[in-house]
Amino acid sequence: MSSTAICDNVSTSSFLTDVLRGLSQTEKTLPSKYFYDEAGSRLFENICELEEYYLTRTELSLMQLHAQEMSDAIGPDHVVLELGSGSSLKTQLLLKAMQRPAAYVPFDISQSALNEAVARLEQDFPSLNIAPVCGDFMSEIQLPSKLADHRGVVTYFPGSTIGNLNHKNAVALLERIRRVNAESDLLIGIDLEKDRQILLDAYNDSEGVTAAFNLNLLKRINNELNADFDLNQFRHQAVYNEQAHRIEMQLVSQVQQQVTIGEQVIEFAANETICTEHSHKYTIERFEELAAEAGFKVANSWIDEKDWFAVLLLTP
Ligand code: AVJ
Repeated sequence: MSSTAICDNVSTSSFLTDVLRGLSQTEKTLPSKYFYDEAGSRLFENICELEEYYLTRTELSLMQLHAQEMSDAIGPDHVVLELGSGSSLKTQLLLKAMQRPAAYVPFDISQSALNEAVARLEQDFPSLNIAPVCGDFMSEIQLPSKLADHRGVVTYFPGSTIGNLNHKNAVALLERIRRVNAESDLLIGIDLEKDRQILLDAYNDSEGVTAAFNLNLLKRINNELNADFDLNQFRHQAVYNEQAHRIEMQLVSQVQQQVTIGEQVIEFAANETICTEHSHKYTIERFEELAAEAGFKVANSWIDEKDWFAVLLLTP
């Protein structure tokens, strides 16, 4: 088993359990959280630089234009807790704009991503108290004990990562964020519904980076769980599910085949799919309803001129 990919707070044996559970269903699935090993995190950074992947650059421009206003709405002396602190550009803009941030707590499932984020931020913010936490936000989220009772806390959750969760799990995650701290605000990035071709292009890029990102999940299963997926016999595909308002990423078995994972044999029919990721697209109204179910109100919103992406400030 690889030692650096997933941190100590995340049980490594649950990777095997989750993979076997997902592949034993009639509609095969794999949890998207396992995309982000070292190679996967690097591929995701490459995705963020693609012309077709408008999400990152649109959200970044919102931060460039409005971080000061966001900071003013949040207030001084806050602990900034960031969930899934992959890349740090947006974070840097927020931290620069924050008035006297009490601490920055990057929270990530990947130890390597966390180490890199900390190293980069230490350079640019030498006097900032950085207190990283390695963990899975699908379980209870806790601040380091020294910061647990701090008065102002803002959780920063950019990238529309919430879109990977179904409705029930998204509400449950927002509830966990609320439980971090009694006065915890949430600054969250969400991807908005738009022309389907723009969405499809963003997840079927012409350079094949998203395909490599998707297939890397099988490579990771091979490496860490003693499996024998033949990567040439699977292909990447992303479709838009209009009713469910989401992009669905799949790996398609090109032929009828058997794959062994540890002791288990999994059968694939020709053209059978594994669903590897849902990426929900929202309207402001639909997201507002979702947030309300978790007890959050929308206090502020920042949206680009094309209405492609929104950053919302939610308060209890
Ligand atoms: C990081 C989860 C927001 O759903 O757009 C990018 C991941 N998947 N391309 C997304 C992703 C395929 C991304 N999130």
